[in-house]
Amino acid sequence: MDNLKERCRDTLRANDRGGYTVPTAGLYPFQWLWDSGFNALGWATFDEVRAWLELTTLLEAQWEDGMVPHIVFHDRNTGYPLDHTFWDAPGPVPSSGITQPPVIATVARRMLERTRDRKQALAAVRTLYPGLLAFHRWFYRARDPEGTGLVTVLHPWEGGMDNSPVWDEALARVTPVAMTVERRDTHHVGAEQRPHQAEYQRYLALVLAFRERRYDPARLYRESPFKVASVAINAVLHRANQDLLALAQVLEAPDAPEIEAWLTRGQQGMASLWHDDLFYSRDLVSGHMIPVRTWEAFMPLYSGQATPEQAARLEGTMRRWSEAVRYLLPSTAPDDVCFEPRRYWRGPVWMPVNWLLAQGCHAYGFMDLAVRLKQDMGTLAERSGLYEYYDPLTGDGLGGGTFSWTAALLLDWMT
Ligand code: 9WN
Repeated sequence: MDNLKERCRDTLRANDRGGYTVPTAGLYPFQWLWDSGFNALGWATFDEVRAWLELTTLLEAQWEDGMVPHIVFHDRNTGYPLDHTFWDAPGPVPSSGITQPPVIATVARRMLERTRDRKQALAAVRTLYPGLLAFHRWFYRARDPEGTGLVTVLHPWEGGMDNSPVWDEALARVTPVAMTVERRDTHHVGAEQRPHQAEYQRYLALVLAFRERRYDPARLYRESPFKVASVAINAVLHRANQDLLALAQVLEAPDAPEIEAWLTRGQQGMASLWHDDLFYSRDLVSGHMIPVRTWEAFMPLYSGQATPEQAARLEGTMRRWSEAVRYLLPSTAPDDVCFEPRRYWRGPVWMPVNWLLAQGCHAYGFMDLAVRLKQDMGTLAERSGLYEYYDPLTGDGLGGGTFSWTAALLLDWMT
């Protein structure tokens, strides 16, 4: 255990670029939004000053309208093909032009509650709070302008689960760019563990469409051919709203009624995504439910949005999945036609997923599942190393090695 802790700390130190942590050297040489949130939790277990710095550095890249970009290009000379010149986005620090799951208010609250230096932590929270509030306000203004209670992702990268089968149908509607996309990712990781070229051509087509519209949120929302109300991002935001509300109360900020209204709307919105026995994302272009069973179906356990009856159904489903694989939790249902145990978000086990869902299972009293989600991840890390993701059948480590969020969230659990 101590040995694993030390390896986790070493991983964060090795990926530290001074003020921000790269997910892994080579493959991802910049600061990513939700990675940074998770990485801050890891730093917080042994260096709180560094942990708060991770978040303040991230928020330095926040756009004037409140959006926090999903990649911040602090280093402009990495030879990464999709760098800041490709995005050509208007933020104060070179960045991408889309966002990612908003975990940072949750992270800030967790760090405040676990701090060994409350005075310092409160000062940090006071500094961060306006940016966190502006980020959540941006989500509602830019991504739910109709006030449905569900925010929308306009790019698979925004959902954080790039090639999840949840996106397949919506992405197929995007006309791919004609050029062959230069892929650096496949220099670092076997192509069979990464998205296909055809998906990349569509990822890029969306970025080009957004760039052409100068990232104007109103136009993007109206005109994007890819528009999905994702269960996962809505659950992450809902939980982050609960945490932001707690921070507002600690700081005696006057924003509680506004945040409470988001929570009420979010609860109604999520209820509309329940179908038969799971939660499913909705394609807002076709208006259809996306009937693909992935990890995100369980996320309302994490956000507390599942009713007890729904939770019991989710529990049953998770138990069935657990009988079909050696390690929890496969990112796609193991009996789904889309299940590919080694390809990125189409089957592998991911540390953040286990971390989020272990909390959900714990909150609803499914203790053995919570324990299994933790234990399996610990076994995978001990057995295969600190990888980006893992094969749920064999336990092989896949994707990037010496991976920050795997190390960081293990530290969070072990401390
Ligand atoms: C694109 C950094 C990021 C994670 C995402 C994961 C992957 C990037 C990529 O890596 O996405 O944003 O190039 O594949 O899907 O969740 O934040 O670790």
